Amino acid sequence: MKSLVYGVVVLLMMSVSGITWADDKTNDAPQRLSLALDLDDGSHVVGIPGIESIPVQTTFAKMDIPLKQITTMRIEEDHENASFDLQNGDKLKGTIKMEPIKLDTVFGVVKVGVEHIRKIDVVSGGGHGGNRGELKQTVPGNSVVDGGKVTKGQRYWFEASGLVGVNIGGPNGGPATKADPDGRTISQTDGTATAPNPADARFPCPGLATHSLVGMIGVTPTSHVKSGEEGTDDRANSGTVQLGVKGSFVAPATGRLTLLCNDDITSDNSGTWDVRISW
Ligand SMILES: [Ca+2]
Repeated sequence: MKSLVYGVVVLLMMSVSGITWADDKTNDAPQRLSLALDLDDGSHVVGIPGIESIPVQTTFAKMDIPLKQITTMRIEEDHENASFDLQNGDKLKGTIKMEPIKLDTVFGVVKVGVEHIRKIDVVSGGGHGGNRGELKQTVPGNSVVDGGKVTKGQRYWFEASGLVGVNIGGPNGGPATKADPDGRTISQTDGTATAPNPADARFPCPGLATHSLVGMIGVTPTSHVKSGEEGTDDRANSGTVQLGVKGSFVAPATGRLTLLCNDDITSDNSGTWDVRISW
């Protein structure tokens, strides 16, 4: 399988490197379909398909079955006939005439010929961070902003920059200390940098880095909700994630992601971080 994959990847780099996917700039990560392929040699490959339907000739009709209507497709040993389990419980058998399936996987774009496939499962979600979509947000040190909807189990990548003032009393009436998105604080008097500590219970996200960029799913901390605004409180679908300068996280819950500075007192904060989240 490896040699197949590598060969295909090299070929594809030459031939289809210009392929672009519809960029999704909405705040909500859409429900994407992934295909999980079981191959004859025992390999299991998951990726986002370049097709939307599968052409099938049954005894009674010729049709294109949309992937979103398929649960599982089993390919027989002749690699021409297949049986389909559909989302609505229907079952179909037919002859398939398919080009190799293009899949965008974690190790690149591959094409897999039907002759190698034993079974295909259609699964919803499953973006792998190949930049299907992104969200850019400016996060103020003294408030919260919406970071879009996240889906439990899906991985998201983040990058953030800038410095947020986390107190007052510094030179020229400015902050005494500024923090980067990792929570590393820099003295505005002598430039000394100090690593963050795990936050205690007074902070919005106990256990995560003090003064760092964090995400809260399902709940907006009341200390960060300005008067006249409404926070969210869905503790059944909640969780917290450590964000920072660069990295990734797997969403522990499905819901709105609220971005904020993990500070116990935010009324004396100033400045913003620039944040980019992609999936
Ligand atoms: Ca503060």
